[in-house]
Amino acid sequence: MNIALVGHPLSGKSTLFSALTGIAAGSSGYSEKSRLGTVKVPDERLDWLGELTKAKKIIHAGLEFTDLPGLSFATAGDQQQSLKLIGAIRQADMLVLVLRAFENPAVPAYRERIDPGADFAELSSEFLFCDLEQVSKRIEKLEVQITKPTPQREHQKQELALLEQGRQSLEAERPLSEIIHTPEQAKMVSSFGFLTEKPLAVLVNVSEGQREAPPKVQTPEDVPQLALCASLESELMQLGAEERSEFMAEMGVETLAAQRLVGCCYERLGLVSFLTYTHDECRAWTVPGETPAAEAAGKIHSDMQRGFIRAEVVAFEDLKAAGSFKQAKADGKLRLESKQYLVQDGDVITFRFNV
Ligand SMILES: Nc1nc2c(ncn2[C@@H]2O[C@H](COP(=O)(O)OP(=O)(O)OP(=O)(O)O)[C@@H](O)[C@H]2O)c(=O)[nH]1
Ligand SMILES: [Mg+2]
Repeated sequence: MNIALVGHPLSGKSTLFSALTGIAAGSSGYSEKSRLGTVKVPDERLDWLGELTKAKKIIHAGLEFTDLPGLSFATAGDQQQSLKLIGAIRQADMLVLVLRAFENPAVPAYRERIDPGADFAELSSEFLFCDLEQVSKRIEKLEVQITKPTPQREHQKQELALLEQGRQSLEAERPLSEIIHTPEQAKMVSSFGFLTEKPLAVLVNVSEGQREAPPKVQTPEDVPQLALCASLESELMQLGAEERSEFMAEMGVETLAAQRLVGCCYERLGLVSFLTYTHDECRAWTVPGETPAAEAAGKIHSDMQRGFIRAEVVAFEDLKAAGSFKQAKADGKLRLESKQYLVQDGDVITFRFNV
């Protein structure tokens, strides 16, 4: 899973990236390089399990974020640069749109406005436009291809029908996500990386003083929205644990940005975590919801998937209530599950396998 931080120039993407990953922002200002970083997924359950099993090591799950240069459509030159960037954005599984609301006279404002709503509208319409162009090109190609009697012809006809529906949707300024309903349809278009098919979240980057009453951006219902002050959060990230909690209390920050954003992405992407333990380490793993146990095992090692025998599962809450694995077993809470079992969030799993 890769989540891209996308927005206009100087909206605070790199500052947010530092706040999430702890990787220093480097020099501020227009940056041309993308950066990749992993954000630790906070999980109190893992800490509890670590204590119970006296694990030497605790390894959190990670979510990968990409910090991208700003997208500008203000001049023809900028637009060309931005279109190149779109290619990189198409690779992401989810987009977090970073919109500037903070006032800072030292930082030039995109199009000389500080208006997160207008920025959201501009990005959305550019995304629609980029997808429309790509869909139209593909339709043109398919129209020629289906005139030839090839073995792929049936499939091409289906794709054409779907993309024609897509084009209508885009022309009506509706995202492609609205016409993609089945896994087959999703598969048909997955190689294009359409922007308007991707899950979105909006992050309004506010000034310290705006945190109490952050401006709200008009977004579609399925787009979650967070407001935070990226510069404050990145300062917090630089501190040691003790100093950080003192400063957080002082500044009235209850939950760190990383935790809020990771939670929001988990929910939007439908991800769940399962936990594993050995006498050495406790570890959390991320999988999409509805992942069968054998596939989840494959996330740890391909041998585990290949030689899968069974999964020994206890739900974290049951384990916690029982207080020990032994008691959980006595309570009948330890289950033996097969390959097809769908892993639930918070499952504590030991995979049995044989290769
Ligand atoms: N006051 C204030 N300044 C901020 C905030 N977030 C970012 N800045 C400042 O805005 C400037 C730009 O921030 P960056 O994080 O580099 O912005 P960016 O979106 O990565 O910029 P590009 O990569 O060039 O598009 C920096 O000088 C930051 O210190 C904020 O929440 N409040
Ligand atoms: Mg940047």
